[in-house]
Amino acid sequence: MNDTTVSLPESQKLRFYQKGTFTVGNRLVSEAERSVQASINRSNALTCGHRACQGCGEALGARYAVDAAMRVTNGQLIAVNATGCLEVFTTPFPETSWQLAWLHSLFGNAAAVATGVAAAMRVKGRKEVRTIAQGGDGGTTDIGFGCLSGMFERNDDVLYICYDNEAYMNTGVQRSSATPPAARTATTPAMGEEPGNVFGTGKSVPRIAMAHEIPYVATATVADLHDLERKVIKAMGMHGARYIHVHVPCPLGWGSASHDTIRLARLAVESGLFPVFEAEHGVVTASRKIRHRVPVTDYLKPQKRFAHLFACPEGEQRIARLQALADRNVVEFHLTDGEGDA
Ligand SMILES: Cc1ncc(C[n+]2csc(CCOP(=O)(O)OP(=O)(O)O)c2C)c(N)n1
Ligand code: SF4
Repeated sequence: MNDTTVSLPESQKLRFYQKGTFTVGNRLVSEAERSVQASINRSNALTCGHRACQGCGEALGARYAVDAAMRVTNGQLIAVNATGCLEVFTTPFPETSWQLAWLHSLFGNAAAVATGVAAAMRVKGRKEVRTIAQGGDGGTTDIGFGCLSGMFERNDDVLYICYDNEAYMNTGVQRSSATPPAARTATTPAMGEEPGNVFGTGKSVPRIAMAHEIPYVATATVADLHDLERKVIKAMGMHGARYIHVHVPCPLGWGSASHDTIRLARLAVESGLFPVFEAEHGVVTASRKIRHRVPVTDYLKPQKRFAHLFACPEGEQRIARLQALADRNVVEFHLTDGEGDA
Protein backbone atom coordinates (compact mmCIF):
# COMPACT_ATOMS: atom_id res chain seq x y z
CA MET A 1 0.00 0.00 0.00
CA ASN A 2 1.25 3.47 -0.86
CA ASP A 3 1.84 5.83 1.99
CA THR A 4 0.89 9.24 0.66
CA THR A 5 1.23 11.05 4.01
CA VAL A 6 3.21 14.25 3.79
CA SER A 7 5.60 14.53 6.70
CA LEU A 8 4.71 17.54 8.81
CA PRO A 9 7.13 20.11 10.20
CA GLU A 10 7.53 20.09 13.98
CA SER A 11 5.31 23.18 14.36
CA GLN A 12 2.38 21.36 12.70
CA LYS A 13 2.55 18.09 14.62
CA LEU A 14 -0.89 16.53 15.00
CA ARG A 15 -2.40 16.60 18.46
CA PHE A 16 -3.39 13.26 19.94
CA TYR A 17 -7.11 13.83 19.60
CA GLN A 18 -6.78 14.36 15.85
CA LYS A 19 -5.74 10.74 15.46
CA GLY A 20 -7.68 9.14 18.30
CA THR A 21 -10.92 7.46 17.39
CA PHE A 22 -11.53 9.68 14.38
CA THR A 23 -11.07 7.78 11.16
CA VAL A 24 -10.13 10.90 9.29
CA GLY A 25 -7.13 11.23 11.59
CA ASN A 26 -5.75 8.00 10.27
CA ARG A 27 -5.28 9.57 6.88
CA LEU A 28 -3.23 12.37 8.36
CA VAL A 29 -0.63 10.24 10.09
CA SER A 30 2.02 7.90 8.77
CA GLU A 31 1.04 4.29 8.18
CA ALA A 32 2.95 3.11 11.23
CA GLU A 33 0.90 5.43 13.43
CA ARG A 34 -2.50 4.46 12.07
CA SER A 35 -4.83 2.28 14.07
CA VAL A 36 -4.84 -1.47 13.45
CA GLN A 37 -8.51 -1.19 12.46
CA ALA A 38 -7.57 1.31 9.75
CA SER A 39 -5.53 -1.36 7.96
CA ILE A 40 -7.10 -3.60 5.35
CA ASN A 41 -4.77 -6.27 6.74
CA ARG A 42 -6.49 -6.33 10.12
CA SER A 43 -7.40 -9.84 11.16
CA ASN A 44 -11.12 -9.26 11.91
CA ALA A 45 -10.66 -11.72 14.77
CA LEU A 46 -14.12 -10.77 16.01
CA THR A 47 -16.02 -10.61 12.78
CA CYS A 48 -19.57 -9.74 11.75
CA GLY A 49 -22.70 -11.76 12.51
CA HIS A 50 -22.50 -11.68 16.29
CA ARG A 51 -25.52 -10.76 18.37
CA ALA A 52 -24.37 -7.93 20.58
CA CYS A 53 -26.82 -5.11 21.24
CA GLN A 54 -26.53 -2.00 19.10
CA GLY A 55 -23.88 0.27 20.57
CA CYS A 56 -22.30 -2.45 22.74
CA GLY A 57 -19.04 -1.10 24.15
CA GLU A 58 -17.80 -4.58 24.96
CA ALA A 59 -18.04 -5.74 21.33
CA LEU A 60 -16.18 -2.63 20.19
CA GLY A 61 -13.47 -2.91 22.81
CA ALA A 62 -12.91 -6.61 22.16
CA ARG A 63 -12.66 -6.10 18.42
CA TYR A 64 -9.94 -3.49 18.78
CA ALA A 65 -8.08 -5.28 21.56
CA VAL A 66 -7.99 -8.72 19.96
CA ASP A 67 -7.11 -7.43 16.48
CA ALA A 68 -4.23 -5.44 18.01
CA ALA A 69 -3.00 -8.60 19.79
CA MET A 70 -3.35 -10.55 16.53
CA ARG A 71 -1.28 -7.94 14.66
CA VAL A 72 1.58 -8.01 17.13
CA THR A 73 1.68 -11.83 17.32
CA ASN A 74 1.31 -12.39 13.56
CA GLY A 75 -1.91 -14.24 14.29
CA GLN A 76 -0.20 -16.69 16.66
CA LEU A 77 -2.73 -16.07 19.40
CA ILE A 78 -5.06 -18.14 21.55
CA ALA A 79 -7.91 -16.42 23.39
CA VAL A 80 -9.60 -17.85 26.47
CA ASN A 81 -13.01 -16.37 27.28
CA ALA A 82 -14.95 -16.32 30.53
CA THR A 83 -18.72 -16.78 30.39
CA GLY A 84 -20.56 -13.53 29.85
CA CYS A 85 -22.00 -11.32 27.12
CA LEU A 86 -18.85 -11.43 25.00
CA GLU A 87 -18.87 -15.23 25.00
CA VAL A 88 -22.64 -15.55 24.54
CA PHE A 89 -23.18 -13.03 21.76
CA THR A 90 -20.23 -14.32 19.74
CA THR A 91 -20.86 -18.05 19.93
CA PRO A 92 -24.51 -19.09 19.73
CA PHE A 93 -24.07 -22.80 18.93
CA PRO A 94 -23.23 -23.87 16.23
CA GLU A 95 -21.98 -20.48 15.06
CA THR A 96 -18.97 -18.38 15.98
CA SER A 97 -17.81 -14.87 15.17
CA TRP A 98 -14.23 -15.60 16.23
CA GLN A 99 -11.55 -16.01 13.60
CA LEU A 100 -8.78 -17.20 15.91
CA ALA A 101 -8.18 -20.12 18.26
CA TRP A 102 -10.74 -19.40 20.97
CA LEU A 103 -11.72 -21.35 24.09
CA HIS A 104 -14.57 -21.02 26.51
CA SER A 105 -14.65 -23.13 29.65
CA LEU A 106 -16.41 -21.62 32.69
CA PHE A 107 -17.49 -18.32 34.20
CA GLY A 108 -14.82 -18.21 36.88
CA ASN A 109 -11.70 -19.89 35.51
CA ALA A 110 -10.56 -17.99 32.39
CA ALA A 111 -7.30 -16.92 34.03
CA ALA A 112 -6.49 -20.48 35.15
CA VAL A 113 -7.35 -21.96 31.74
CA ALA A 114 -5.20 -19.33 30.01
CA THR A 115 -2.34 -20.20 32.37
CA GLY A 116 -2.70 -23.82 31.29
CA VAL A 117 -2.77 -22.91 27.61
CA ALA A 118 0.37 -20.80 27.97
CA ALA A 119 2.11 -23.62 29.86
CA ALA A 120 1.10 -26.16 27.22
CA MET A 121 2.51 -23.97 24.45
CA ARG A 122 5.76 -23.58 26.39
CA VAL A 123 6.08 -27.36 26.92
CA LYS A 124 5.46 -27.97 23.23
CA GLY A 125 8.18 -25.49 22.32
CA ARG A 126 5.64 -23.19 20.62
CA LYS A 127 7.12 -20.00 22.04
CA GLU A 128 5.65 -17.89 19.26
CA VAL A 129 2.09 -18.73 20.33
CA ARG A 130 0.83 -16.20 22.88
CA THR A 131 -2.20 -16.31 25.14
CA ILE A 132 -4.81 -13.80 26.22
CA ALA A 133 -7.76 -14.23 28.54
CA GLN A 134 -10.82 -12.00 28.58
CA GLY A 135 -14.01 -11.58 30.53
CA GLY A 136 -16.55 -9.15 31.92
CA ASP A 137 -16.26 -7.42 35.27
CA GLY A 138 -18.33 -10.09 37.04
CA GLY A 139 -16.11 -12.87 35.70
CA THR A 140 -13.02 -10.85 36.60
CA THR A 141 -13.61 -8.93 39.80
CA ASP A 142 -15.92 -11.47 41.45
CA ILE A 143 -16.12 -15.13 40.50
CA GLY A 144 -12.81 -15.34 38.61
CA PHE A 145 -10.90 -13.19 41.06
CA GLY A 146 -9.09 -16.02 42.87
CA CYS A 147 -7.83 -17.56 39.61
CA LEU A 148 -6.80 -14.10 38.39
CA SER A 149 -4.86 -13.30 41.54
CA GLY A 150 -3.10 -16.68 41.24
CA MET A 151 -2.18 -15.89 37.62
CA PHE A 152 -0.76 -12.53 38.75
CA GLU A 153 1.09 -13.97 41.72
CA ARG A 154 2.77 -16.71 39.63
CA ASN A 155 3.52 -14.12 36.92
CA ASP A 156 2.06 -16.44 34.29
CA ASP A 157 2.67 -15.37 30.71
CA VAL A 158 -0.88 -14.19 29.96
CA LEU A 159 -2.50 -10.87 29.09
CA TYR A 160 -5.87 -10.70 30.85
CA ILE A 161 -8.34 -8.14 29.48
CA CYS A 162 -11.39 -7.17 31.54
CA TYR A 163 -14.25 -5.48 29.70
CA ASP A 164 -15.89 -3.55 32.51
CA ASN A 165 -19.55 -2.69 31.88
CA GLU A 166 -20.06 -2.42 35.62
CA ALA A 167 -22.58 -5.24 36.17
CA TYR A 168 -23.51 -8.82 35.25
CA MET A 169 -25.14 -7.85 31.98
CA ASN A 170 -25.58 -11.24 30.35
CA THR A 171 -27.92 -12.49 33.06
CA GLY A 172 -30.02 -9.33 33.42
CA VAL A 173 -27.95 -6.55 34.99
CA GLN A 174 -27.10 -7.73 38.50
CA ARG A 175 -24.64 -5.79 40.64
CA SER A 176 -20.95 -6.77 40.56
CA SER A 177 -18.09 -5.50 42.70
CA ALA A 178 -17.33 -3.09 39.82
CA THR A 179 -20.80 -1.49 39.91
CA PRO A 180 -20.45 2.19 40.87
CA PRO A 181 -22.10 3.57 44.00
CA ALA A 182 -25.71 4.78 43.54
CA ALA A 183 -26.20 2.85 40.29
CA ARG A 184 -29.51 1.06 39.93
CA THR A 185 -29.25 -2.59 38.92
CA ALA A 186 -31.69 -5.52 39.17
CA THR A 187 -30.21 -6.32 42.60
CA THR A 188 -29.67 -2.73 43.79
CA PRO A 189 -33.08 -1.12 43.17
CA ALA A 190 -33.62 2.62 43.41
CA MET A 191 -35.63 2.47 46.61
CA GLY A 192 -35.19 2.57 50.37
CA GLU A 193 -32.81 4.59 52.49
CA GLU A 194 -29.85 4.11 50.18
CA PRO A 195 -31.28 3.79 46.65
CA GLY A 196 -29.11 2.02 44.11
CA ASN A 197 -25.74 0.45 44.88
CA VAL A 198 -24.46 1.38 48.32
CA PHE A 199 -21.42 3.60 48.80
CA GLY A 200 -18.23 2.22 50.33
CA THR A 201 -18.38 -1.18 48.60
CA GLY A 202 -16.73 -2.62 45.50
CA LYS A 203 -13.11 -2.95 44.48
CA SER A 204 -10.62 -1.62 41.97
CA VAL A 205 -8.97 -4.58 40.26
CA PRO A 206 -6.42 -2.35 38.45
CA ARG A 207 -5.18 -1.20 41.87
CA ILE A 208 -5.21 -4.77 43.17
CA ALA A 209 -3.31 -5.96 40.09
CA MET A 210 -0.71 -3.26 40.78
CA ALA A 211 -0.34 -4.57 44.31
CA HIS A 212 0.81 -7.88 42.79
CA GLU A 213 3.64 -5.89 41.15
CA ILE A 214 3.07 -7.59 37.80
CA PRO A 215 4.95 -6.25 34.74
CA TYR A 216 2.06 -4.24 33.28
CA VAL A 217 -1.32 -2.87 34.31
CA ALA A 218 -3.33 -0.40 32.25
CA THR A 219 -6.80 1.06 32.04
CA ALA A 220 -8.40 2.18 28.79
CA THR A 221 -11.77 3.09 27.32
CA VAL A 222 -13.61 2.74 24.05
CA ALA A 223 -13.51 6.53 23.80
CA ASP A 224 -9.87 6.28 22.75
CA LEU A 225 -9.43 3.13 20.73
CA HIS A 226 -6.03 4.18 19.47
CA ASP A 227 -4.85 4.25 23.07
CA LEU A 228 -6.42 0.84 23.71
CA GLU A 229 -4.60 -0.64 20.71
CA ARG A 230 -1.33 0.92 21.84
CA LYS A 231 -1.67 -0.57 25.30
CA VAL A 232 -2.49 -4.05 23.97
CA ILE A 233 0.48 -3.90 21.61
CA LYS A 234 2.73 -2.75 24.46
CA ALA A 235 1.44 -5.50 26.75
CA MET A 236 1.99 -8.18 24.09
CA GLY A 237 5.57 -6.98 23.75
CA MET A 238 6.14 -8.03 27.36
CA HIS A 239 6.13 -11.40 29.11
CA GLY A 240 4.65 -12.41 32.43
CA ALA A 241 1.27 -11.46 33.85
CA ARG A 242 -0.31 -8.38 32.33
CA TYR A 243 -3.72 -6.79 32.94
CA ILE A 244 -5.78 -4.29 30.94
CA HIS A 245 -9.09 -2.99 32.31
CA VAL A 246 -11.30 -1.48 29.61
CA HIS A 247 -14.31 0.67 30.46
CA VAL A 248 -17.13 -0.37 28.10
CA PRO A 249 -20.57 1.30 28.28
CA CYS A 250 -23.55 -1.04 27.97
CA PRO A 251 -26.69 0.63 26.56
CA LEU A 252 -28.97 -2.11 27.84
CA GLY A 253 -27.67 -2.19 31.41
CA TRP A 254 -26.98 1.52 31.79
CA GLY A 255 -30.23 2.67 30.19
CA SER A 256 -28.36 4.84 27.72
CA ALA A 257 -28.84 5.50 24.04
CA SER A 258 -26.85 3.19 21.80
CA HIS A 259 -25.40 6.20 19.99
CA ASP A 260 -24.04 7.53 23.31
CA THR A 261 -21.57 4.71 23.98
CA ILE A 262 -18.44 6.62 22.96
CA ARG A 263 -19.69 9.89 24.48
CA LEU A 264 -20.30 8.21 27.85
CA ALA A 265 -16.91 6.50 27.79
CA ARG A 266 -15.33 9.90 27.15
CA LEU A 267 -17.38 11.61 29.90
CA ALA A 268 -16.34 8.93 32.40
CA VAL A 269 -12.74 9.96 31.75
CA GLU A 270 -13.34 13.70 31.52
CA SER A 271 -15.29 13.73 34.80
CA GLY A 272 -12.50 11.87 36.60
CA LEU A 273 -14.69 8.88 37.50
CA PHE A 274 -12.63 6.50 35.34
CA PRO A 275 -8.90 7.24 35.55
CA VAL A 276 -6.86 6.15 32.53
CA PHE A 277 -3.34 5.16 33.48
CA GLU A 278 -0.49 2.68 33.05
CA ALA A 279 1.62 1.02 35.72
CA GLU A 280 4.69 -1.19 35.58
CA HIS A 281 5.78 -3.44 38.45
CA GLY A 282 3.33 -1.74 40.79
CA VAL A 283 4.29 1.85 39.98
CA VAL A 284 2.13 4.27 37.96
CA THR A 285 4.18 5.34 34.93
CA ALA A 286 1.68 7.43 32.98
CA SER A 287 -1.82 8.86 33.25
CA ARG A 288 -4.08 10.36 30.65
CA LYS A 289 -4.68 14.05 31.36
CA ILE A 290 -8.26 15.29 31.30
CA ARG A 291 -8.66 17.80 28.48
CA HIS A 292 -11.95 19.49 29.47
CA ARG A 293 -12.99 18.59 32.96
CA VAL A 294 -16.75 18.16 33.38
CA PRO A 295 -18.90 17.69 36.49
CA VAL A 296 -19.99 14.10 37.16
CA THR A 297 -23.59 15.10 36.40
CA ASP A 298 -22.67 15.36 32.69
CA TYR A 299 -21.81 11.65 32.81
CA LEU A 300 -24.66 10.55 35.10
CA LYS A 301 -27.61 12.33 33.46
CA PRO A 302 -27.78 10.42 30.16
CA GLN A 303 -27.98 7.09 32.05
CA LYS A 304 -31.28 5.75 33.41
CA ARG A 305 -29.43 3.75 36.08
CA PHE A 306 -28.70 7.09 37.78
CA ALA A 307 -32.08 8.75 37.03
CA HIS A 308 -33.23 8.48 40.69
CA LEU A 309 -30.40 10.83 41.70
CA PHE A 310 -32.09 13.63 39.78
CA ALA A 311 -35.65 12.80 40.85
CA CYS A 312 -35.52 13.96 44.49
CA PRO A 313 -33.62 16.56 46.57
CA GLU A 314 -31.73 13.84 48.53
CA GLY A 315 -30.04 12.85 45.26
CA GLU A 316 -27.89 15.96 45.45
CA GLN A 317 -25.96 14.63 48.40
CA ARG A 318 -25.24 11.36 46.59
CA ILE A 319 -24.11 13.22 43.50
CA ALA A 320 -21.75 15.19 45.73
CA ARG A 321 -20.30 11.92 47.03
CA LEU A 322 -19.75 10.71 43.46
CA GLN A 323 -18.11 14.05 42.64
CA ALA A 324 -15.82 13.54 45.64
CA LEU A 325 -14.77 10.13 44.26
CA ALA A 326 -13.95 11.75 40.92
CA ASP A 327 -12.00 14.51 42.66
CA ARG A 328 -10.01 11.90 44.58
CA ASN A 329 -9.08 10.13 41.32
CA VAL A 330 -7.94 13.42 39.81
CA VAL A 331 -5.55 13.98 42.68
CA GLU A 332 -4.38 10.37 43.03
CA PHE A 333 -3.62 9.86 39.34
CA HIS A 334 -2.62 13.45 38.52
CA LEU A 335 -5.34 13.68 35.88
CA THR A 336 -5.18 17.43 35.33
CA ASP A 337 -2.48 20.01 35.09
CA GLY A 338 -4.67 22.18 37.28
CA GLU A 339 -6.20 23.99 34.30
CA GLY A 340 -9.63 23.65 32.69
CA ASP A 341 -11.21 22.10 35.78
CA ALA A 342 -14.98 22.06 36.24
C1 LIG B 1 -20.78 -20.61 38.13
C2 LIG B 1 -21.73 -19.79 37.31
N1 LIG B 1 -22.55 -18.94 37.94
C3 LIG B 1 -23.40 -18.18 37.23
C4 LIG B 1 -23.43 -18.28 35.86
C5 LIG B 1 -24.42 -17.46 35.09
N2 LIG B 1 -23.82 -16.37 34.38
C6 LIG B 1 -23.44 -16.47 33.11
S1 LIG B 1 -22.83 -15.04 32.46
C7 LIG B 1 -23.10 -14.25 33.92
C8 LIG B 1 -22.85 -12.78 34.07
C9 LIG B 1 -21.60 -12.30 33.42
O1 LIG B 1 -21.32 -11.00 33.85
P1 LIG B 1 -19.94 -10.32 33.54
O2 LIG B 1 -18.81 -11.20 33.85
O3 LIG B 1 -19.94 -8.99 34.19
O4 LIG B 1 -19.95 -10.15 31.95
P2 LIG B 1 -20.99 -9.34 31.03
O5 LIG B 1 -22.08 -10.29 30.67
O6 LIG B 1 -21.47 -8.16 31.80
O7 LIG B 1 -20.15 -8.96 29.87
C10 LIG B 1 -23.64 -15.11 34.89
C11 LIG B 1 -24.01 -14.71 36.26
C12 LIG B 1 -22.54 -19.20 35.24
N3 LIG B 1 -22.50 -19.32 33.91
N4 LIG B 1 -21.70 -19.93 35.97
S1 SF4 C 1 -26.19 -6.37 27.36
FE1 SF4 C 1 -24.58 -4.80 27.28
S2 SF4 C 1 -22.63 -5.92 27.22
FE2 SF4 C 1 -24.29 -7.37 26.68
S3 SF4 C 1 -24.37 -7.34 24.43
FE3 SF4 C 1 -25.88 -5.83 25.20
S4 SF4 C 1 -24.76 -3.88 25.25
FE4 SF4 C 1 -23.22 -5.52 25.10
